Amino acid sequence: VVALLAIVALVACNNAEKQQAVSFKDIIPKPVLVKPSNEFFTLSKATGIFIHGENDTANAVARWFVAQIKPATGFELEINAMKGPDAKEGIHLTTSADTTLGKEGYELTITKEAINIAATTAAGWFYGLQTIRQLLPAAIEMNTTQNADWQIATGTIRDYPEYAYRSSMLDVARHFFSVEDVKRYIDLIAMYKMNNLHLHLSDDQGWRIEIKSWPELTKIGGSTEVGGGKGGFYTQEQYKDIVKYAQERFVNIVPEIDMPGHTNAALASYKELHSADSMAANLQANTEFNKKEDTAINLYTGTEVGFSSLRTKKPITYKFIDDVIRELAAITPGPWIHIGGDESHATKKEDYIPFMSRVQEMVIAHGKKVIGWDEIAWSTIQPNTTVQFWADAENSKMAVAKGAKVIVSPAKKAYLDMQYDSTSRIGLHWAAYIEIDSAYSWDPANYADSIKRDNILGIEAALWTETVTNMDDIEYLVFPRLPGYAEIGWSPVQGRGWNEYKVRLGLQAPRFKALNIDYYKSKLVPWA
Ligand code: TNX
Repeated sequence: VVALLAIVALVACNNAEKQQAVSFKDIIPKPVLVKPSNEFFTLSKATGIFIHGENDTANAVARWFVAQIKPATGFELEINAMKGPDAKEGIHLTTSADTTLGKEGYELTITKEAINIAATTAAGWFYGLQTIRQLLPAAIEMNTTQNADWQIATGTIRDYPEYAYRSSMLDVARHFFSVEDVKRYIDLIAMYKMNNLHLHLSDDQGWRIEIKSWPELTKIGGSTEVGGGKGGFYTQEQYKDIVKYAQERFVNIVPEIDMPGHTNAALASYKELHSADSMAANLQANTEFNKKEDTAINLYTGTEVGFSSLRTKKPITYKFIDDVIRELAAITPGPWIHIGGDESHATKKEDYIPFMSRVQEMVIAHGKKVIGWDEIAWSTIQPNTTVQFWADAENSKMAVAKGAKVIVSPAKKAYLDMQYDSTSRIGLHWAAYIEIDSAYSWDPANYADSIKRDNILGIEAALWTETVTNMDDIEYLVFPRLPGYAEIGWSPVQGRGWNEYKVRLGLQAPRFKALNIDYYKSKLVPWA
C-alpha cells in the first residue's frame, strides 16, 4: 500500500510539473490549429538540427536558432545536412509541398524523439522555430546559462498568417535611436512574427538617413531632435546593416521620407529648397514659415505639426526628391518606399494633389512600390500603391475605390504613442487612451465600413516618439500592446477574444522579464 501511494504521489507530482510547462495554448500569436499529444521532447546539447537537401536559407535560419538559444542553454547545437528521409532524433527543417501553408506558414510535428518543421519557404521555418522558442520555458530568453529542463510539449501545430503585412513603425526622426536600439526593436517584433519595420526617417525635427548627393541633410538636418538633443543619423552602411539584420529575422524595412509636409529639417539644411529663386516658386499657405524666403529656416525642436512644406512648384524640389529616392531605393531591397503625405496643412490642396501623384511616379521609376498616409488618396493612385489608414476612413475609402490596398493603423486603436490612461508617464492622448484590452479588441476588417478584408494588406502599430527618448520609454509604450497587434495580424479573428488572450498575455511576463523588457503592468492582465 505504501509503495502504491508512493507511485500515485509520484505520478501526481509529474502531472503537476507537466502542467507548468508551456502549453500549445499559451502561444502568441495564437496558432491556427493545435493538437497536443501530452508528452515531451527534451532539448539537450546532443540535439542536432537537420537540414534536408541543399538549402542555404534553411542553414541561415538554423544558425539564427542556434545562436538564439545558446546563452540560456549553454548548448551549441550542431547543424547537419541530411540527404535521405531516414528519421533521426533532433530538429528537422523539411520542405513542404502544401501550398495552403502560404509563404510564411509552417507545420510543426513534435514527438518525444524529433521535431519536424515543414514549410514552403525559409520564413516558415523561422516562424516554426519562433513557436518552438515560445514552447520552451521562459528561461530560454536569459542571456546567462540557466539550469532548466528544456522540455517542449508534443503534438502538431499548423499555422499561417491572416495578413501578409504585419508591422510596427518606429519614428527615429522626433528622437533618434541607435542602430543597437533598432536591432533590439527588430528582435522584439520578429519574436511575435511581425514581418515589416517601417522607419520614419525624416520629419520637421530631424533627417536620419545619409544621402550622399545632399550631405547637409544629415550634417544640419540630423543634428538635433525634439527637446534639442544631439539627434543623429544612419550612414548608408549602418542602414544596410539594419536591413541585413532585419532580413535575417524575416523583417522587411520600409523606409519613409515624409513629404511635402514634415520637412523642416530638409528645408533648414538647404536654403535653395525654399528660397524664391525662380518665378515659379510658390508660397503655399500664408504662414509665417512660408514667408521666409531668402533667409535660412531654423532647425526645429518642438512638437507642432503641419507648418512646413516643400515648394511643390520649384524644379529643384523634384531633383532633390529624385536623388533621395534613388539613393534610398539602392540600399533598400524591399519592395516599398513610404512617401508620407500626412498633415500637409502648409501645402495648398491644389498643389498637394499633383505633387503626390508625381512623387508616386518617381518611386515607381526607381523600381519600388509606394506606401503613403491616407491623405495621398486625393492624388492619382498608381497601380500597387498602398494607403496607410491612420485617421480618415473616407480617405481610405477613396483610395480603395481607386484600386489601392490599405494598411490599417487607426490612431485610436493602433498608435503605440497613445497613453494607456491618464497616469501613463509618457505618451500623448489626442486620439485616445489605449488600454491593453482596447488595443487588442478590434478587427481590421470590421473597423471602418468602407474597408473590407479583401482591401487590407495588413496592420501596423506606429510608435511616434515626441515623448519617447530612450529604449526604456520605447519598451514601456510598446509592451505589452505589441504582442496583441501581432496577433491581430496573424491569427484568424474567429479564434480571438480578450478574456482568453489576457491569460496568454499574462503568461508572457516571465519572458518579458528574462528579456529585460520594461513593460507596463496593466491591472487588466493576470500577470504570471
Ligand atoms: C500624427 S499619424 C502624425 C505624426 C505625429 C503623431 C503623434 C501621422 C501620419 N502624423 O506626425 O507624430 O500624430 O501621435
